[in-house]
Parts: sequence; C-alpha cells; structure tokens
Amino acid sequence: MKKIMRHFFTLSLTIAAMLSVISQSFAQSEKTYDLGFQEAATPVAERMHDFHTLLLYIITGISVFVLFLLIYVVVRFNAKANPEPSQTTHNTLLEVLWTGIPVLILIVIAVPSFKLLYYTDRPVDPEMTLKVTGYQWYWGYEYPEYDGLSFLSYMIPDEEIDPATQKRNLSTDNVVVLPVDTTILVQVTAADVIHSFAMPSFGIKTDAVPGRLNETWIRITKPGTYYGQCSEICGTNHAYMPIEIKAVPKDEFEAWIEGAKDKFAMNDQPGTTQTAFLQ
Ligand SMILES: [Cu+2]
Repeated sequence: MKKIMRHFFTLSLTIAAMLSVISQSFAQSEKTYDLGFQEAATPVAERMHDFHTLLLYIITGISVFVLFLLIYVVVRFNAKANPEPSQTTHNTLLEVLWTGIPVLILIVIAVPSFKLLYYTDRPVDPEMTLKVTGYQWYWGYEYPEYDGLSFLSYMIPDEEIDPATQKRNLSTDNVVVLPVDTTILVQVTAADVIHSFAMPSFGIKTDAVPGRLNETWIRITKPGTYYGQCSEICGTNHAYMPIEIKAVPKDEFEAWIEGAKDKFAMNDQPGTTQTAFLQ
C-alpha cells in the first residue's frame, strides 16, 4: 500500500507539472487559435496567472487522488476480490483527516485569493485616468486630465477590414492609446444598459452600469496592441463592440494626445446619438 501511495504521489506531481508547462507554452504562443490565457501585460494579470497555476496544481492533485481511490476501491473491494465485507462503520482518525485536509486546502486557496482581490481593487497613486462609457453598441473614452479629450470607438465592419493590419471583430476606428509603465485609474460606466469592460491581457473585467462609476486600474508593462470585448450581454450587437488599446512609450503618448486633441475637438462627443453602422 505504501509503495502504491508513493508511486501515486509521484505520478500526480508529474501530471500537474506537465499540465502547467503545456498551459504556459500555449499561453505564450501567438497562433491564430490558442489555448490558455493571453499573455499578461499588467501586474494584476501576472498575479492572476500565478494564482491560476497554484489552482491547477491543487485541482490536478485532488482529481488524480480521487480517481486513484475509485480505482482502488473497484479493484480491491469488489464482491469477487473481497467476498466478506468488513463491518467497520467509524474511523476517528480518517474522519478527522477528511474534514481537516479540505479545510486546510480551502485556506491555502483563500489567502492568495483575497490578497489578489484587494490588489486588483484600487491603484496606488494613479498618474492618470481613463474614463470608459459603454453604449449600445460602442465605447466612449475620456481622458479627464488632457482637457477632457474624448471620443467614441466603433468596431470596423467586415467589409472595411484591412486584413494586413486589422483584426476582424476586434479592430476599432478610434484606438485607445495609453502610456506604458504608468498607473492608470480606469473608471467604467454605461449610458444605456449594463455592459462590461473586459481586457484579458490586463486582467480586468469591470461591469459598466448606468448611474454607477466602477473603478479598476491598469499598469501596462509592455508596448503593444491589446484587444478586449464587452462581456455583458447588452443587446443585439453585444458581440460587435470590441476594445482596442495601443500601449506606447510615454513620449509617444504625449505626441498622440496633441494630435488627438485636434482630431476629436469637434466631433464624437460622448452622449450624442450616433447612428451605428450596424443598424
Ligand atoms: Cu455591451
């Protein structure tokens, strides 16, 4: 029995390690179709991925252990192998263990889980603000610290997509540009129905609720273009209100701000009724 347990323990560790390696290698690849997470681009997303790895080890261990018990019982205690069943009904040690160990496992999960939850909640000394407003079915963005710069952002329809530079159902006409290595407070609200501002690479998914101002934060660590989508079923064109965020070095961001102030000075004021291309 001891030998079996030792083999079983080694086996479960090996399987957990293999799964972890596989999921990470998928996460890092940049193929069209992928498994696992998009690459983490903020400290919050990095911590989420670490937490996921911890959970992966735990659930793999538990699943393999339960599977082993099932197989062991089926083989060892079937009517043929064990014609005279034991009459034992209680085992104090076993009962204490099967209560105590799950409690310990839950504590091991709860501590990092709460730490992460509070870490994602509030930024420490944000340097700028991005205000996001969800509309049916597009997004509005405001930069309050930059003379109230604001614009609306629509998905590029299929017939106008340039496959060389744009992604179908993800690229937008007005891309949100943000500086890297800057702590950004993200305020999220909506003007009609409930939407949800979700950016997988940033580890955020914040509900956009009319009449409420929800907050989260990002600090993008790598320049690049990131995509997200509305994650709250919000009506007919829910699937067609993507988020495209381009993270650039700070000086490039300042230059973009100057151009954007001119570009968006007259048009695209949030709140005005726009005729969506999909209607
Ligand atoms: Cu929506």
